[in-house]
Amino acid sequence: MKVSENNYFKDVIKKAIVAISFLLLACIYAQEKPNIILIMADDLGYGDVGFNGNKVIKTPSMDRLAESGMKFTNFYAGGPVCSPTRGTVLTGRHYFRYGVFSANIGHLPKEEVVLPEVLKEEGYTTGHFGKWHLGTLSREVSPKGPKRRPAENYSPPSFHSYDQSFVTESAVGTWNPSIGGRYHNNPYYFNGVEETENLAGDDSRVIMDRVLPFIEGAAKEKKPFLSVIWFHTPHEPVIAGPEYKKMYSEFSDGLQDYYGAVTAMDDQIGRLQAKLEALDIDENTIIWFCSDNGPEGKEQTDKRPGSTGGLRGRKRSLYSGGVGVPAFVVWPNKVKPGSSTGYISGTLDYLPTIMDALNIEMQDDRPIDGVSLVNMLEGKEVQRTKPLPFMHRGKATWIQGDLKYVTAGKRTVEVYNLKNDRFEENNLIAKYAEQAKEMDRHIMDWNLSCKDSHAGKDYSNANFKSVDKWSGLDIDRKEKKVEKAKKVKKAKKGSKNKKRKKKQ
Ligand SMILES: [Ca+2]
Repeated sequence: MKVSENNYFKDVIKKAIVAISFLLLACIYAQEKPNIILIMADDLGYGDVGFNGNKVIKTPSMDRLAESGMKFTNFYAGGPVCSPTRGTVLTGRHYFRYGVFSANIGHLPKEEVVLPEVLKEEGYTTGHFGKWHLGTLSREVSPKGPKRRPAENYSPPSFHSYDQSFVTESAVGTWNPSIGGRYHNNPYYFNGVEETENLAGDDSRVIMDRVLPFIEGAAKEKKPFLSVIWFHTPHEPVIAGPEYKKMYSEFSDGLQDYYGAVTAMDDQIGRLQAKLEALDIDENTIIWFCSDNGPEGKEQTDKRPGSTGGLRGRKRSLYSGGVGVPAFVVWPNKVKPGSSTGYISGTLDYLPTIMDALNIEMQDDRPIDGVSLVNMLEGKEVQRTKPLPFMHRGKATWIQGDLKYVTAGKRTVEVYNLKNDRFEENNLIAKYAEQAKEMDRHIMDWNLSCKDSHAGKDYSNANFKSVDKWSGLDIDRKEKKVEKAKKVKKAKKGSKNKKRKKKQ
């Protein structure tokens, strides 16, 4: 071999060694990124779990997880109904910014930067399992009928950087989910294809049967994963299987179903944790748990037995029983096991917290409504740097420090001190009249910022068309009501004329 050839080969080997070292380092680094699991129940009340003091409903797996991490006693869903909260989980932004104003309307626009998108860029594999509720899953049909405008609101998980998904558009029964009216035009889609196998029995198990292979696959490939699990339980129709009803045989049928379905979901959360331990990845996996809004029903009854734990209001209310939900996080080597916090936080904070913990910068300066909880989770004494905003159907509430401001339209009419008055019984508006006026301005400014976002100002897509009609605090609701009444009258007149013509 000539000297020059010899040098050449030495050089190639050197380069190869450097390349392999880099690859190995990249692999090790990739493995160190924590797996992230976001679990959410549907319409589960603050008081429906053992870790918040429920003495009847058995939730041993959740209780154990809460005990191994941090429990939140002041954690808020982004909104008082399903779809809005789900939007806040994925974006860190209030749902008025992108027009998912309530449940089963609008869709998550592609232009929103979502958690799976951010994490995918960091090498994560991403999966979504259970309820979707952020758009239709078929361009042709929707369980909510043609009024849902399925073509216009088509926005499946695959539009939002999910590698895998096993989802229904909206609620299905919690037992035998593929049977009954709720399943009509509302099938499970597995990666976009209608699923026909393994849909019998408990719905939480049906969902977990798809989650576990996804996690196993990621672990095998040594890839960090994001697994979002949105159970249908205990949203109506809430039905428990015989073995779970039997556990509560001393109670009425309605209670057996509700309690049994929650325990069935808890069992699946236990099954998930056991899998993480078996794969030896539990020490590198973050688990967040919460509910998407308060319990169903105007009051607690045997048919609608969800408990707010005494908090005022239920689902659809901006009082704490409507948006205050059970929550915990398990974060090994970050959060002190067995800890509990009364810090005001919520689903809006998921994205900023996870991005902060992973040192990821937001790709532009669009407004984010949530804040990073990292310092608080690490046990540091910190004040929340932004108020926690709520806006729903012509009302807003605003939590700043210990005070909660409640508006009727544009004006604050109630103020509560959440620290001294957890159940929102003493309206302090007279005491805080001046602050309330100032707060009205802040809330309106924020409302107008949401309006700008809704018009597409945060997006680079110049052709963006807003999702649905703006519905914020600045619109005149009386005028809107009159307009609607006129439309209804006109439509009725039209249908009468049509009938008349038919008769002729
Ligand atoms: Ca819900």
